[in-house]
Order: sequence, then C-alpha cells, then structure tokens
Amino acid sequence: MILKYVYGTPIETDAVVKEVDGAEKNIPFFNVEKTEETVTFSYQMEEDDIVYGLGENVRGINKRGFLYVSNCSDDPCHREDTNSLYGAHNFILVDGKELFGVFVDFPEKVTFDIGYTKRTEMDITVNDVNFVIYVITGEDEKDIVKQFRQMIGQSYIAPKWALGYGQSRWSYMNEGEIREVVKNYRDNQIPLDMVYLDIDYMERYKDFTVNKEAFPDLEALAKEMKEQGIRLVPIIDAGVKIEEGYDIYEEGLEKGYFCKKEDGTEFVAGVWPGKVHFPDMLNDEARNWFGKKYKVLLDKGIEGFWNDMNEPAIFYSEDRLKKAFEELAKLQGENLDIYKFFHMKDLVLELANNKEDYASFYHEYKGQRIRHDKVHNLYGYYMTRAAGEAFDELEPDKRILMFSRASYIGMHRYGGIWTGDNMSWWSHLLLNIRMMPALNMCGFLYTGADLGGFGAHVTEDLMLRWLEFGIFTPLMRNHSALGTRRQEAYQFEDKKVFANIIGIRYGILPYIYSEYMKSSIRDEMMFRPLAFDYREDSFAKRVEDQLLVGDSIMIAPVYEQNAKGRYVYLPEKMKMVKMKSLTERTYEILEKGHHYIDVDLDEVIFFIRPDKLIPLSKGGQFVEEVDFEDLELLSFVETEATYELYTDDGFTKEYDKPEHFKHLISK
Ligand code: MIG
Repeated sequence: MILKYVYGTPIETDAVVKEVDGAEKNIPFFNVEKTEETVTFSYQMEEDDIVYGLGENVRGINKRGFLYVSNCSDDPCHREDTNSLYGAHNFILVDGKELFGVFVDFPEKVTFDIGYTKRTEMDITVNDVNFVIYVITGEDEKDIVKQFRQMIGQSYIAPKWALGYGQSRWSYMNEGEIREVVKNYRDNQIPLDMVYLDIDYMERYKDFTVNKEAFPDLEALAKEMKEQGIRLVPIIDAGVKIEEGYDIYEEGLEKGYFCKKEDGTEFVAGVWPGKVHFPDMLNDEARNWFGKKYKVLLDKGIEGFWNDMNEPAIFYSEDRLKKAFEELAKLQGENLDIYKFFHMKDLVLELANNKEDYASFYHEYKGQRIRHDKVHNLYGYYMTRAAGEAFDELEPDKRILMFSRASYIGMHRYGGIWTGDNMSWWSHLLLNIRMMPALNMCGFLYTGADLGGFGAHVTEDLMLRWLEFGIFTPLMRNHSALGTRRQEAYQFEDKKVFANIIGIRYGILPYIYSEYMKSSIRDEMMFRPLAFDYREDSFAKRVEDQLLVGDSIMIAPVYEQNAKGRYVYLPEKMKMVKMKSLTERTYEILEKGHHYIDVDLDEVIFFIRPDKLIPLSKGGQFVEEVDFEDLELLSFVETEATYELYTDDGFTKEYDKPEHFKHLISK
C-alpha cells in the first residue's frame, strides 16, 4: 500500500507517474517536527533494523551510521566521509521491527541522518515545508520496491549492444587513436562493442560540434567502426559555450533559452569551454530545443550518448571570479599572516560549485520562475529527459543509448547513469559492489561504475578484479582520466587473461541481457542484497559484499589486493562455478554455510542456486556476434532447473511481446 502525504504546496518534480491519493491522516512510523523552514521525520531504530536504499551514495548496503545529503555534487575524490554524490535518490527501505519504504519527493536538499547524530535514531530532514512524502508498506522487501518502481514508471531500456564492453578514456584525441584502440582490441581478441568519445572530439568543447582536424569525417568513422561491430559514444556537456557564430549559443540567446540571473541577464559560468550559459532544461520549450540538437550526431550514425557535468558542475561564475580577482589584488604585496593566507586560498578554492552561485540563477519551470537552488537536483534529470523525449520523436522505433552523471528519481525513465568519477582504489571497487542494489531500487538498471577507476593510477590486479565484477553490470565500461596510467585491457602484461575475463561477459550475455530486460519490464531489481531473497536467514542480513544477480546466481567478488580468495556465505546449498575463460571451468557443490574459497587473479566465480540455470553462449567479439540460439545450460539440478530466457532483436521497443520469453529446462 502506498500512502501519500502532501506538505504545503510542493514543486512538481515528475518523479512519480502513477496517481496516488493523498492521505489525510498522520504519517505512520514517524514523529514529525515542523519548523518554519524545515520538516523532520524521526524514527526510533531497533538494534537489528537495517536501512537500505539512497541509490548512489557512499558506505554500505546497510546505510546505518552515517549522514547522507541529497544534493547532486561533483566530487571525483569521494571518500567515506563524503555526504553527497552525483545523484539525489531519496528512497529508503526500513527493514526490521517494521518494514516500509519512504520516498521524499523534493528537488532540493534532503538530509538522511541514519543513526549518525544519535546511534539509534533516524532523522529525515527536508529543507522546506513544501514537498511530498510517500510511505510504502507491503509483503516483503521486493514487494515494496516493486510498488515504488511501478509508481515511478518503467526504467529506460538500453539497446542490446550497450550490454557489451566499452572502452573510454579522457580523451582519445583523434580518429587515429580510436582506430588504434579498436585494432588493439581486435588483434588481441578482446571483445569490444563501444568506444567513447570524451570532450576532445568537439570543437573547443562546443556541444554538437565536431573538431574537424581531429575527426575530419565522423560519419564515415562511425560507419567504418560499425562494420567492425563498434559504436562510437560521444559525451554531451551541460554548458553551452559563449562564442559568436556558434549556432547553438546564438539561437539559445535569441530565444531566451538560457538560465538568467535576477536582473534578467544570462548567468555566466565557467566550465570546460571557458564561459558558458546553462540551457534552461526545466523549461519545456528550451528542453525541447536542446533535445533536438542531438539529431546533429544521430544524423552522423551515432546511436548513443553520455550526459556529463549536469549537476550542473561549475568551475566558477563570472561574477564570483571578478570579485575574487579584486580581493586578490588587494592582498598582493601584503605580508600574509595565517588568516590572510587562508582567506586568499579560500577565494580561489570556493570558486567551484559555490552555494551562492547556485542561488543566483533561475528557471522557468511549469509556468513559474524558480531559483536554481530550489530545484537543483532536477537539472541532470531534465537534461537527460531533453534527450530522451527528443529520441522518442526522432527515432521512435529505435533504442538509443543514454546515460547521465547527475540524476534524480524519475530520470530513470529516460536514461541510465554511470556513478560518476571514482578513483582507482580498492575501496571504490567495494563501493561499486555495494551501490548496485540501491541503484536498482531507484529504477537505475542500466548502470555501472568507471571500471578500473577514473582518477589515480590503476594496477593490473585492480583492473582485473574490477572487470571480474564488471562483467555482471549492465553498463560495463572501462574509463579513466587524463594523466592517469593507460588502462585499456591490452595495456597490461597478460593480455590473454583480459581477453578471457571480458570474454566471459559475452558468454553469460544471454543471462545478463535476459535478467536486465526482465527486471526493467517488470519493475524489479536485478541486483539484490542476500536478505531480500533469504528473508528467514538472519546471517544473510549481515552480508555486505555478496549479491544476488538475477534469478539464478549469487556473486562474491574479490575486492582486496593480494587476496588469494575470500570468505563466502552460502544461504543454501549451491553449485560454485569457477571460470578462467568461457571454456575452462570447474564446478563444486557447496553446502549451506561459511566457506573460504580460493579465487585466483585470473578467475571469475559465481554460485548457481538450486534448480536454477544460466544460459551460456559461445561468446563473440561483439554483441551481435553472440548467438542466443546456440546455448549451453549451466545448471544446478536438484529436481529440475528452469529458466526464462529473453530474446528479441535488441534495438526495437516492443519489449513485452510474449514471444520474447522462452522457457528453458534442464533435468
Ligand atoms: O571533470 O569530460 O565524469 O567521465 O572524462 C571532468 C571529462 C569532466 C567528468 C566526467 C568524466 C569525463 C570528464 N568530465
């Protein structure tokens, strides 16, 4: 059952698509405290209560013991003590004495103090008195999540080829470098489906332009690549460069589509291209206009995009920069004591993503003029919606790949997300593992992290272990930052091992694709904590580093350096599969309970549940080469193992046809 409580006169976010009646009575479970500016919902937690959710966030599967702030932020070097990441996903599931879900639909800051200030108390504070809050009760965890997901609408569905492996780098500077990457992959027989174009494919970082010197004929290149089974996936940034003669800048200015300041002039921010304006993605007309611009690249044979910097990230605002320079000039030649020195440093450090800047420009949203900070968490959502709505018009019968950096719940209908900048740290591999169920709860199914880590220098073992987990995530992309060690799979000593591990992804693709499609179509979670399926097992609730992936398997990734294996908890008897490659496999039936499992660096392990199976293909160098007909059934038969395979053409949109679902049986 879903209960809806409307406080004041909320700003509509379009997160929810299913009508729910507003309730009159008091909100259950919570103690409510109202001030003039905020509302706090307090819940007394029992010792064994678990709090799941919050989508993209730091820390564990169980969110207890920390403070999380929904405020889309660009923090590439996030750590354990970071409070906000790129997305704002205000859904939690309380599981213990009581069982219920909560969704706070509010586009500004929401604070989830989950046993941080007081160990046994959860306080959800909404930074306003106008918002909507939903409480969802149900039979079990999966039922509550499903009700929530039905309420927010079906998730975006990516084309099948986008479930292949992608190689990215900031940046491949020209077409020669792209060809070289592809050649290296193909020569080493390491499968590959996508190469990503980062900002340098553009002419001076201008959206929807192509640098003619570096990429003289992008259309021809896209065609040449597609003949080899490769798609090029360009990045699109939120800021539009201010430059005379640049059509998008001039059109946007003339039509008044950019965000303006209080005085009615355009807000000027500094980002990649230098000075930019932000298109008012919240304004229907401006959004429609921006979305249609993707056509420029669609017309060149491009079939996928990633939307970046759409928190939006701001390096500086023109106004603040000016003031900072004035202040700095005053300090020049002075004898800087500690306070003056810090003041000087702060003048520069506080330029980026400044709170006051976010409060200095406006949107025209649903007929109202609204200050940006009041709807901050919607910007990335609406940028991606701009693209999604345009794709529906421009390419009504074709799936276009789209994923975004910033997001809010609701955006999951228009695109997936990658989890933003991370680091080549073992702790970020573990974070990636733990985040997956929470992302799925919020409808983000086409999702994954920068495998190998974006910032910092990766090592070969970290890259391998991360790929060994990444073969299970729908978005499987290796991406890294300018200046870091190259981390394409062929850059390492043992290329064969990389070919084998990535090859396993193509072997299990019929399974990964089926599970991805079924969970999207049915509003379910592909990645689940153990406790969701083994409800009566009190130990399953404690497990923070193993996941159920789809219907048939449990995974237990290795995420520690120099580990030769790991402890694994089996909530029931399962069949362990160890793979060094698609064809080199060993099996062992393991009893319920605790085990120490050896896992070599060049090995993938997973566990098949009783009477379940996983369909294995013969693999391929890219998705279209994978034969979904010629399957081997890897099963753990107790009486009879069954499986529901999903097969379709992989690019049209009639997802739910009965003929796409096939029943496989293994006795
Ligand atoms: O902050 O376009 O998260 O994936 O490579 C740098 C350059 C801007 C941030 C993205 C990252 C991308 C990078 N961008």
